[in-house]
Amino acid sequence: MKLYAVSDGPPSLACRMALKALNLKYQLVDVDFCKGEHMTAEYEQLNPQKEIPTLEDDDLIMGESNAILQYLCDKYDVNGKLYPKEANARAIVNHRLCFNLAMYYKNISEYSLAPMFFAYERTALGLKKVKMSLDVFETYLTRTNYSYAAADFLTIADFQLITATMCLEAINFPLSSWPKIEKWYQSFKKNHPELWEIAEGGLKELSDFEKNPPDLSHMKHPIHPIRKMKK
Ligand SMILES: N[C@@H](CCC(=O)N[C@@H](CS)C(=O)NCC(=O)O)C(=O)O
Repeated sequence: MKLYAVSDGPPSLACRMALKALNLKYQLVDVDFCKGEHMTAEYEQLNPQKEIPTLEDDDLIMGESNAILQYLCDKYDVNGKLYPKEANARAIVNHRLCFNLAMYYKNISEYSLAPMFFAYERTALGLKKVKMSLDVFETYLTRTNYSYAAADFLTIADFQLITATMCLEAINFPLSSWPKIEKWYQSFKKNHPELWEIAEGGLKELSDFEKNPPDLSHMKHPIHPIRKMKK
């Protein structure tokens, strides 16, 4: 099994957490986003969306980290440790994965990551969307009173939501107004150091990029506007 992953990409880090938690052997293939390695014709063969990560397991080759997490568990997590088999419990995990993809990570990454790498601004509207997303997640944690994102145990939903939240730490965005999220995030770090270690590598890289934005002017066929570097 191979995972094509970018070392600071939240969806890639979430997949690596699942592979680690399931104790699966795999080859980690580093895809350098800043060099545009995901934009090549070779990579496009693997993932026509030209996004990272991509999983290759025998004949199965696919992107979309939620689908990767669900597949890994369906195939290798026979007891449903990280992805419960019972319909209602599974529905909550699926819901949180969708919430992350469509709202939480979407809004957080647009605000925190996109301006780090490309010629995008951090706007008042972007900030409003981040705060709205945090409010929603805080509400879910409050209403369920679960100790984890989707259950009273660790699930694949935590991997996505933790790595998304990590982007806010990378830009020193305080979580103090969202105490349930703050507690859940800090508890994950404390209780799962071997998994947090994976996210921490990405956090360090992103924190460095926040201080010293990368020069991507050499990137071939970028889909985003490239920032002009100050001389
Ligand atoms: N929905 C995809 C999104 C993955 C994603 O956003 N990957 C980023 C890197 S962290 C990417 O490849 N972006 C391509 C680009 O912006 O050109 C997933 O969950 O796998």
